[in-house]
Amino acid sequence: MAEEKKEVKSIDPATVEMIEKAASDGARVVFERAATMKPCPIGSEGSCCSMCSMGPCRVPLPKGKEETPEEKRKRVGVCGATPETIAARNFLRKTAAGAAAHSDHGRKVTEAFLLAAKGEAKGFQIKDEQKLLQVALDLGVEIGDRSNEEIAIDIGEMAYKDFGRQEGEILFGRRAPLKRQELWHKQGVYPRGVDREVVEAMHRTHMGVDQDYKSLLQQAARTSLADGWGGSMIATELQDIMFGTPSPVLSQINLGVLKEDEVNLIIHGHEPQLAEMLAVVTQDPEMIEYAKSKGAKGINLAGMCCTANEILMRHGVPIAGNFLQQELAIVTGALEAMVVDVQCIMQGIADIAKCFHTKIITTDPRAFIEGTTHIEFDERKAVDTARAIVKAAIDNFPNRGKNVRIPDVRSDLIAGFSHETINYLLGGLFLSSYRPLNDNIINGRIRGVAGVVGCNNVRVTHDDVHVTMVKELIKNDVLVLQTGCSAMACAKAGLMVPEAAAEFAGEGLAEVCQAVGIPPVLHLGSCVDNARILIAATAMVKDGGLGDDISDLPAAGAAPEWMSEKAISIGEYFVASGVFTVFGAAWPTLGNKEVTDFLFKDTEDLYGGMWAFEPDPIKAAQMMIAHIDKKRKALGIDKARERVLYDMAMRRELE
Ligand code: NFS
Repeated sequence: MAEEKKEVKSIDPATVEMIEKAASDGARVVFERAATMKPCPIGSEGSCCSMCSMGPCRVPLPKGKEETPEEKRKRVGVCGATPETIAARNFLRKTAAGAAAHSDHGRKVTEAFLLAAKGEAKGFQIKDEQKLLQVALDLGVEIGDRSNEEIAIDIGEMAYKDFGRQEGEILFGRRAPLKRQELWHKQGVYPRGVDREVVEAMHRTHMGVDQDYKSLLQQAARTSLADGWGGSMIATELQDIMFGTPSPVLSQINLGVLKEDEVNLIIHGHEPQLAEMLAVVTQDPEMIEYAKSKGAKGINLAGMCCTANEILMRHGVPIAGNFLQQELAIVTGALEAMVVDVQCIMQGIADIAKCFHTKIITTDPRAFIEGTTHIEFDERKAVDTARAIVKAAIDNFPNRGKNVRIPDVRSDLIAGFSHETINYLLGGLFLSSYRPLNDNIINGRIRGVAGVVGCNNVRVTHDDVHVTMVKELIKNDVLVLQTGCSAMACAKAGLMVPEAAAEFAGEGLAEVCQAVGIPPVLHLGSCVDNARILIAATAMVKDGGLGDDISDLPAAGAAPEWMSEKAISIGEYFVASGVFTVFGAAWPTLGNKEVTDFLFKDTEDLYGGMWAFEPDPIKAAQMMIAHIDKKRKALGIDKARERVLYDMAMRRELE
């Protein structure tokens, strides 16, 4: 566990202000709970096994002395499970849980997609024809003179079956570079359907099944790939077809987007279906009139966590905050309703809401919270459910108390950088391609590309690790692609506006950003949208000049404040796709040297990518840059950087 910096809880002034208000209001938020609940040192390093009722068995590494082979032989669980088996089993279970979460999201989207295609979900339709046809081509679905709906039904049914594919290979795996697919075959990790891989992961980690750490970690790779190139990619692609592929959009972020004189409604969680409908219903003049009848000036919809990213990317709906700010939005005293679906929703919001008038509304049949209101969302009656929810929020407006304080803190950001948009921005409408990006990497203006993603973690200073790392990367000419709560941290810090290029980026990166008119840090969406990064990386490979596999690219990944099991699955599929990936905050196998060495070193021989753990964001960024430089050298383009001097001709060429 990284050293705790409890003096500074957050670098975000809105967060700091609301933590103080929470303390004076007697609302016990996550920052305070974390101060009294210390992490278990044995569990956090992966040295505790609770897979049967003879334990839990603890097998931590003895501290401060060298262990004899005999002592090591005795340091096993009651069943004889070695510390390696225990650490690898824990790691695989985390991967499986994360893969399951993303993929169950993808499945729910697929169900909604099929309903929309069949005309059974009023309010949902096939919005993005171009992407529909692209995906149809990728999957070999007949286009001919069939209607969009007919094509969509075929795509939806193929995707739906893909989750439960018992044998063979997931559909979107074929999008990966050929060399990568060959490598997956060779390593025996080309996944079947994600349901099968997750079930097998749970089976293998059951007491007394797979007891070889390398075999367990192979299943971790396979399970995670079924997430990244399977469940998550299906979620992203079908969401885009149904709700529109994102394109650049200007919006605002932080608690200061809440409004004193309007009904404030936050949608928090992950799946975009309900959020899409709320975005429509909150604009309905009839609803706005109703809000006025209750004394409000209007209805203000804002997002939180990844649902926020979804509706930000497609509609420019403002974001109230990232993971660690969810309770603080209630603490403002100005929130009429927090509507939640699945994932990353702290149960703590139910208790905090008791100190204020906020209504917590759960909406998903898989996620109830004791002591809250449940209004179930059904895609077949999407408009009606959304209206009922908005009405409940409006009805709660007169109950708002006097204890209201909204921090006057918000930042502008530009989001909406889908793979298609990046392609278009770089190459233009008729020549869409990654060529200009590849060329600028080859000529050294851009040193490489980094994906910085993932959560907030209360054990480190909120947002600080993300922002420090990303600033270090762009200063060194690394173009940064972001998703999740990490993207929100950097947006709050002002890194997602075009002007940030001149202020924070190195000269080469700044030149390119200014010529194209993009920020040096690009927001690609929610955590399932990490699939967009896989697609972007593949597009770079296919465009040529940077090797023939993702592992050849001068690229790296990071989740510097991760906390969720989903982050482990994401990191693992990046590694198994050939990306060097650094995590901060904590590392779940640190108690075992063999397993940790395998993940940090041996994995590179198997997949061309590997894990690393480094809580210090500057050091972590330097590790990523060193990896990027290593790849540049292997490609023979390391010299180009040394020669880059910007004369007028080069500047003109950029424009
Ligand atoms: Ni990702 Fe999104 Fe945030 Fe972490 Fe949670 S909201 S899916 S898991 S905390 S980035």
